[in-house]
Amino acid sequence: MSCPFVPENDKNILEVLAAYELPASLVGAVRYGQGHINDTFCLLCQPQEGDCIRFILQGLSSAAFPKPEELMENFIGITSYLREKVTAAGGDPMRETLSLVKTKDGKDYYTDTNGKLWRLTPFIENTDCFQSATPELFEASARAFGNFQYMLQGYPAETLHETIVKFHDTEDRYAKFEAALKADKLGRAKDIADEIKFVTDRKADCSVALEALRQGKLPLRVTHNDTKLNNILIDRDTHEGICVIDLDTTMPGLSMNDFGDSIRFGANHSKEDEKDLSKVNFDIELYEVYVRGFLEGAKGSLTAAELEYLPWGARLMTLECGIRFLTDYLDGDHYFRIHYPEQNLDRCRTQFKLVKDMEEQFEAMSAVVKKYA
Ligand code: ADP
Ligand code: GN1
Ligand code: MG
Repeated sequence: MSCPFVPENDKNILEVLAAYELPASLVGAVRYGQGHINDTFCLLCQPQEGDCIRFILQGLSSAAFPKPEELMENFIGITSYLREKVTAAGGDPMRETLSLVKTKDGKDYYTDTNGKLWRLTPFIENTDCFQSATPELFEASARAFGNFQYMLQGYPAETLHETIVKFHDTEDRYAKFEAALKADKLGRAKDIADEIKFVTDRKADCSVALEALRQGKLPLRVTHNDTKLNNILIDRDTHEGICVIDLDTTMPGLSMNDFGDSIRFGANHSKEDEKDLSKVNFDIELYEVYVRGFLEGAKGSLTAAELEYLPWGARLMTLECGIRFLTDYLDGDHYFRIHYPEQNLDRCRTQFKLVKDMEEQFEAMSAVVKKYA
């Protein structure tokens, strides 16, 4: 298949496109969204009459996902389950969960000649995907993530594959950081003493959630594990979070982590890679609206201990993410997509500034949870 609208650098997707029977002529394929992991393209197909039909084509990152077939098994299981739940509740399953377009030979995905796995999903129209939000939209995203966890309560967790082993094992993230520091492949450690100290000073914190899990205080649930604001589509008419996307890390996990990762990304007014740290501040008001929305969406399903640990979830997901950015920086930036050389270091610094803010306001964060619990 040839298509003059596919950018020169991305001609490899022509092989993938040939595997699919698109409903109208393809007039373009552009890189899309702000995800750090997968290769995401928006495809535009123009029928003889009417509007363009859009699709999202995604190539899974081999660096992040070593067993993509298992990941797709999870994806199919979860989306089928959600489709039934949404239908039973009188919703629209084509808008409220992701679905797959089959290949010409009836498969759910295509593996290219380099071994990279690709999937095609209909673009969910009349939605927005935000990098930052008003309090109202942030609360809507919280309801949707809380509800996502609630809807998956009955899902047979034991059938899910662990798509990234030890994904939110903060102790293991710490160990990987130490290993990257020791190896110091690019000689970068000498210039980042403050960041290194920030992490080593918080080694004990890395055990807080895992210790509670080991002691049986916290239950394992089916969780999303990557609850960034841009992993939710907001309906343009209702302004509700209509569809939770990016299901690649949905697997057994802790509710505090889903809560915490949303706070990490959304309860501030700066970009994840903001260089001017004076602009990076944890916003407890945004935190409060998220608490309210998340608990509303979870419909009373969280235990007292889970509620108690929510503020820790925010601190730990932010610390862990900062550690991951720093580790990738030390390793030579192989995991998170970067657009300039020091981006992972900038990302790490914003996370550490947010952790510091949360540490200072920790009592107030706990009080907010008590107010809505
Ligand atoms: P990554 O793992 O790289 O973050 P995502 O699955 O989150 O990949 O997709 C990247 C972006 O593509 C999303 O933030 C969203 O903007 C957009 N997107 C993904 N799937 C859809 C869809 N079905 N409909 C509309 N937009 C989508
Ligand atoms: C990645 O895929 P994306 O961009 O939604 C990462 C998350 C990080 C996040 C930091 C599979 O999320 O764990 O928290 O970047 N996803 C994976 O922005 O590693
Ligand atoms: Mg994403």
